[in-house]
Amino acid sequence: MRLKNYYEDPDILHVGTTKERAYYIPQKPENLPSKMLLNGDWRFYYGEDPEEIPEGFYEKGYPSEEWHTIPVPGCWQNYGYDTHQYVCNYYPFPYRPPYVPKQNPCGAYIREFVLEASSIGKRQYLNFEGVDSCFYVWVNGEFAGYSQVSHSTSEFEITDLVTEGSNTLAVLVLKWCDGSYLEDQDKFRMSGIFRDVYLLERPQNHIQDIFIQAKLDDSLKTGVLEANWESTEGDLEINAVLQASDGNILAEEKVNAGCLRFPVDDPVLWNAEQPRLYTLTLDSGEERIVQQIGFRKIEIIDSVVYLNKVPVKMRGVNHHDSDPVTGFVMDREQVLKDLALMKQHNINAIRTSHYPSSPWFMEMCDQYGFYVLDEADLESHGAAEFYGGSREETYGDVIQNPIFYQAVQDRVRRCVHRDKNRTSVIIWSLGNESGYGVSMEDAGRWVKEFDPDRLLQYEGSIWETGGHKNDTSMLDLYTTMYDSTFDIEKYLNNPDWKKPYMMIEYAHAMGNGPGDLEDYQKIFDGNPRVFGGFVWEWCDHGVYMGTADNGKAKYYYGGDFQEELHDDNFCMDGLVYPDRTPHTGLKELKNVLRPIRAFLKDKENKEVELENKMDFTALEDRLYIHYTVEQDGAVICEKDLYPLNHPAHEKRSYHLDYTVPSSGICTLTLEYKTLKKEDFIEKDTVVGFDQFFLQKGGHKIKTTDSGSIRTEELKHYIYVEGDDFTYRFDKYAGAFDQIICSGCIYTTKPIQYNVWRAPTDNDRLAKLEWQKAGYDRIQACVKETEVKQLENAVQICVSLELAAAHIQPCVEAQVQWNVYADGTISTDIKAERNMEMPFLPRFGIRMFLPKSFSEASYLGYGPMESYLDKHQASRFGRFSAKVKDLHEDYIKPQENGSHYHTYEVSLSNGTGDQIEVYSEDTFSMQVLPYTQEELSAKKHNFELEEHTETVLCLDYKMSGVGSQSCGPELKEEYRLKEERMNYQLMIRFKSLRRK
Ligand code: IPT
Repeated sequence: MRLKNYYEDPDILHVGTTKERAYYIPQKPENLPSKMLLNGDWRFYYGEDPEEIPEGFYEKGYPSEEWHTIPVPGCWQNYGYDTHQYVCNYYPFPYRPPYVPKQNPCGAYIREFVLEASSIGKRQYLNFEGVDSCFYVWVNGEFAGYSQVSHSTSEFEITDLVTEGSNTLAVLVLKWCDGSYLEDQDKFRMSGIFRDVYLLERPQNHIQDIFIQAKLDDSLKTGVLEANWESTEGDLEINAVLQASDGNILAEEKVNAGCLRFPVDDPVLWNAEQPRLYTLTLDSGEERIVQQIGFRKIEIIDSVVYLNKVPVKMRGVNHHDSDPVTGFVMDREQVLKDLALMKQHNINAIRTSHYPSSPWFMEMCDQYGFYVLDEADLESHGAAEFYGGSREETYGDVIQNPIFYQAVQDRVRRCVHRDKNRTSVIIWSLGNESGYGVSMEDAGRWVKEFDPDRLLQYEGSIWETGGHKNDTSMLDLYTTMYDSTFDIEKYLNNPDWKKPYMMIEYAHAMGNGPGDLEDYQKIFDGNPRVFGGFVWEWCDHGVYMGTADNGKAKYYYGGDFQEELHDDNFCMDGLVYPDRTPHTGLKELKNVLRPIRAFLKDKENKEVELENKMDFTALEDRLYIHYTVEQDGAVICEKDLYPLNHPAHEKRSYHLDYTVPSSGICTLTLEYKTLKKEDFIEKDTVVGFDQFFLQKGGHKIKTTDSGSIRTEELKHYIYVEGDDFTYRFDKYAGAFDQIICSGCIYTTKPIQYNVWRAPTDNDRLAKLEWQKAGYDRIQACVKETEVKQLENAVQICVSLELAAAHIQPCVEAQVQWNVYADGTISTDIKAERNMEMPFLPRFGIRMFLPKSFSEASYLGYGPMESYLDKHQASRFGRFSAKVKDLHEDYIKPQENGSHYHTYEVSLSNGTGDQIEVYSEDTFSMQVLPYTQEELSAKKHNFELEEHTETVLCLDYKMSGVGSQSCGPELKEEYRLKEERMNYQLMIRFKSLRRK
């Protein structure tokens, strides 16, 4: 069909839409609905470009019966049309603003709706809450309008176009428009009507836009609720009622003037911990608008952000609207699930990256208590990516292009107007990664003038391009993304930089990570000027493609749809899997954000200091402490403690009551549990914990020294035999390759020296160096082997080097293997690292045990995987698990399931055989059904094949994981880079069959 080309005309953003307004759903008297939801199955015709759409498809009576149907809301790529593409910051089409490809996939939608006779004479407003990317609308064959800005509401008054009885609504949606240059967000690029569509039936004269502000004086004791509105046809008498949360009427007044002021004495304040809301009802007799509003005051005093005079911090996450089945579509149930999970993990803030979520999303945040950074639907990141492009050079090319000036204003204003009555919104954002220029500055000035009571931020303002001198005076915060803790300190130490500092993105949660949450939190908490941050990001974006033969869900990411241009698995960077199962990273975040922090002040006197990290809640109103003392992982004492009189932010000391036994590793664990049921959290739920070592001290291992041991050394092998065992030592491998004890074959492969791990997403740069150094294909090069007879054991001493073909050694080692008469093997590994080579992913040994060894038990940090820099969610204790459950199933397989700070691990086969490994000092342990090679090789978790044996890694150390997939380099202290490494292990074989 032929169309008026609005979609490549940046001067035409909307045709026939009403003036942008605040979101509300009006009610009729007697609570009759004024809203007719038009969601459901619509008839659908897909075209590769608008020419393919039948001419006149929008006419009433057009024969569309044969068309397929598609759900609205929905993204057509999820229903077999067009194809999925995941790109982060590239424009998916040639860069020729404002033009888009001629081949512009599009969808024609048709549905009917019926109006009763009673509706005629009323005003009818057609609302679309989200359509990607632009759309044309016809009602009964007449053109009703056009709109763009995917994540904003477009409202059309169609009063004159409708009739009693059946009406035809037709919509043509185009995949690309000039607005796509401003919607280059990191996401799967999906299209269609993806949010609610509805008709509002309203009286002739009604409130159009309304701005409600709950203001507080400086003492916070006097509040004033102010509302200002416009009505469609002048004077409109409104009965206004203000109610407290218990329903009590606080004020009531008839007003004509379009504004009201209700003073409220000593208002109950809103905050994310106690989201108390008042209800304002504006009733014209024919229509009622009900809005829930909270009193809160946000301000900056001496570079510190205060909410209600309390310094608060954003403990936030970035939230995209994303679901593996429904794509951009998120209904209330899906959102509620996300919000519930966030509350359960101590998250108090959300950045709606990089566009406003559904308008009712913010209402839910008001209700359940989240601080929201509401971001305009604006990103032109691709401008830094075209030929000759860079952030330094061309970042601002789109934003500074005068043809987009109006569009930038429109996008920012639409966001602010729609959500201006939402208490939860405390920060506006001009957008994400678009460079900076006059258009942004003007948009920012408008926001501050229109709504001075909220904060304004825009990270992209730190980039100066195109000869433009940036004016950032209207921005309240200095915001960055992915700064290292060192960068933050640099900012804080510069006396010229006065704005509060906030990280709109940090701790990139891709794959196994983030490993730096605790370090960031320390610097956030330690500096009042730091207003916290938002972890990137909430969920992995994948597309659900059914179930694989092994029963696993298949989630596709970039490249899986054969897209030529894509960003691989960079979309798999969430704290939750696509189905919302938490990653270990989310559990890590939960404990980093725990509402109490404890310090063992005086070990002798059993005195702990508790710091209430909540901003508004006294401890005694929410939590009690359950504490346990464990000896070698066994509970020897447990008690409850109920703090009293412990206000928010305060530190107070408490005496605990326990005795410490004279031996063993003893820990004290304090768990913070809820006193009562909360919205999303049951009573007695552990919301965080702290743990302290009361007594260290590893294992002294005894071996029997009686019994005979025979040895025989041949060219390739050394045989070591006792009464109940036969071991073979491979002189080429420098380790045992056959272990048979009490009739059980423990291994038939050489124990390997190991420096490799399946690269994590965060290793994406480090791994390039590691591969150059040959760490992924290391060989043990034995220099010398010597057998010695000790008093009670046989000792095999090996000196060896580890090196890959054609590469110099990265490690030189002296290893002693002792075999005792009871079959116990001990090893003492002394190694020196080649300091010219990169830090090591790990250093240790690897054993292959029969698959039947599938039950594990360990004394170390668990039950979650734990690393040098990622062990806040795990605690020291004794844990048992099936080997298959020790694997963390990242969508893109990678190193996982290691356990930091382990003293003991044992594996048993269910028929009475057991291998136990101990050390006097700690080591890192990993036991998995997969090899590191398999985890390195496969692109998706559902492709993983279990190894024929159980793989046991016993590492001197494993490097930390960090967050370098998009963040700073792994900190020095988390790298395995020491020159000398030394550790000992005792390996014991036990059989129930053996007496
Ligand atoms: C930054 C983006 O703002 C965000 O949308 C996302 O792409 C994230 O990082 C990475 O997952 S952009 C970054 C490439 C600097």
